[in-house]
Amino acid sequence: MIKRTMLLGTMLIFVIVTCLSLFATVAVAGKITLNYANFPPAPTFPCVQMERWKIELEKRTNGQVEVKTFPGGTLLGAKEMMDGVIAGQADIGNICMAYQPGRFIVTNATSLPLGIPDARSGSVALLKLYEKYQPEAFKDVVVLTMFTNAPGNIMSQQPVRKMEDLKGMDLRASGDSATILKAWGANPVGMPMPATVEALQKGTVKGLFSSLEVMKDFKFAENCKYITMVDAGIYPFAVIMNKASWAKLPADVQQVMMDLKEEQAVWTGEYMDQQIKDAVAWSKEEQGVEVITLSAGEKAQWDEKIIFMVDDWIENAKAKGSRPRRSSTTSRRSFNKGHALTECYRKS
Ligand code: 3IO
Repeated sequence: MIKRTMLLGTMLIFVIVTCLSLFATVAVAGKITLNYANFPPAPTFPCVQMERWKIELEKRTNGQVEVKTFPGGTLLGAKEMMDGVIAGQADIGNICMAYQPGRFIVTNATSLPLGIPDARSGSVALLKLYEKYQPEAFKDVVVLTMFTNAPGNIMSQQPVRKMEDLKGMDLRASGDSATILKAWGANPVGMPMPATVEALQKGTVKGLFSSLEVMKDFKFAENCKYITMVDAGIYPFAVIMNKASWAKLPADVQQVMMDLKEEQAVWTGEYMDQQIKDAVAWSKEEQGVEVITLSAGEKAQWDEKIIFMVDDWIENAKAKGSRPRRSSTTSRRSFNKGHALTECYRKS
């Protein structure tokens, strides 16, 4: 009797194990794995949004797709991201457009001094700008989402209370934010954000110009005890996918990704805006950081110094013959007048 029960038990276990392994084989065979490369460290906002996207995608495709994330430049670094994804070294990658000046002219327009108030508005405006003009710069990839950080402020070791205080100060910035710093008299030093940690420690730079969540996410508040509020300079980002990897995806997975595009832009913008509030509070309360606000008169002078950038951008875009890939006469006309930017931003 005991023998029979044991035999039955063993058989039952065998049947269960066989079923399970068969099921697993089927599940694995149907599974799509995608590699997603990112350049900054895992706790920073570009990587937090990556993890959020991964979770949402895996959930909405019922586990059909698995996304393997590579933060901290472990698969591709900041400057090799675009070409690396085009070449298929990663299926998906996150680029910061400012790191390759001249490559993303149309979408880099969001980094001009246009008065974009926060990351949510910036992210929506950037995505709309991209969708409307379908710039050539992205013709070799599929865009999965875009977002921006919030307007930049000065984080420094010495207080900056008026423009003269900036004179010759070595501050880290890239792209249009470097142009802005220069116009104010500082000495911009170009490098991707992750390199700033060492540059600050070594003293190569005396501060930086970017969105304030980095005070906490990179612990810059331990090194920079002053913030000057200038609210200028935004960095546009794009999440891009290799075209061949995209073409291999089933249509329903592609659809899930497209449905996530704008939602992800908004989510990231809102996340960033909240992180900034937290980081400023933490910097003041826990790190003794002083937040300097410019008087209205002083701020007007700072703004005045950088408005030339918008005209320069329009001239440059015309000279380079930037044209929307999908164009109508009206959109081209408004594009050439430079109205398109403020138009996109106002509607957001
Ligand atoms: C940024 C880049 C990587 C991680 C966190 C970040 N917060 C703001 C930026 C913008 C940027 O790329 C830059 O260079 O200031």
